[in-house]
Amino acid sequence: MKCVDYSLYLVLDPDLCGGLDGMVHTARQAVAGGVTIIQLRASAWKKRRWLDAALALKALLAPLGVPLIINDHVDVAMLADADGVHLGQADLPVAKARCLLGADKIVGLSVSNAAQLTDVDGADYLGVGPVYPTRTKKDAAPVLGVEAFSRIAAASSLPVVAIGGIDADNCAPLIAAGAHGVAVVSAICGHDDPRAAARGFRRQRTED
Ligand code: TZP
Repeated sequence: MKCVDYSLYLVLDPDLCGGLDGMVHTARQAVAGGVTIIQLRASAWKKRRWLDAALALKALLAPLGVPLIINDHVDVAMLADADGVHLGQADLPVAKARCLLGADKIVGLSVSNAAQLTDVDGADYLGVGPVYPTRTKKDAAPVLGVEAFSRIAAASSLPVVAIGGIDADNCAPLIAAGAHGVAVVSAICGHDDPRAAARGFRRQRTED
């Protein structure tokens, strides 16, 4: 198993951050506040902008030792020498992404129900959710809640990262339920002070 710190996983959204410059600013501040891994997710963007953003984020994050994960696009991840990809159920199969990326890169997979656990071979971690109602992903699967999340976490031998509607005030039950980390979009991207927002999560964990 790779040694990756998933504890505070920021998913960057260009709309909430204010474009590429806003994403770079948010990423820098959020890492200063304790974010441990960052994903680029810009669903509405064309591929050229993805690549520009991936290169800019890689230049920021590599010297800080913070992994950069690219949502969906294996080609962008390869061109930017990102640390890995995060795949949805309708994206390339994990094994095909692994063929292209090699053994050392991180491959994450979204799981939104227990049935999907039967097909996770080769993934390094699972993103499980939405655990709470979210306004960020319009086509999100039904909300799991903490109990169903806990059952999925217990049934998986992979690290699980909870996602969906998570903020500093509701993350503790997910950690208690077996989450290796929490992934957040709006709780940090939509915040005036991303560093303070990230610190709020870290404070919760140290109070566990
Ligand atoms: N996948 C499941 S929920 C979600 C994604 C990408 C969005 C989470 O956004 P937020 O703002 O943290 O609820």
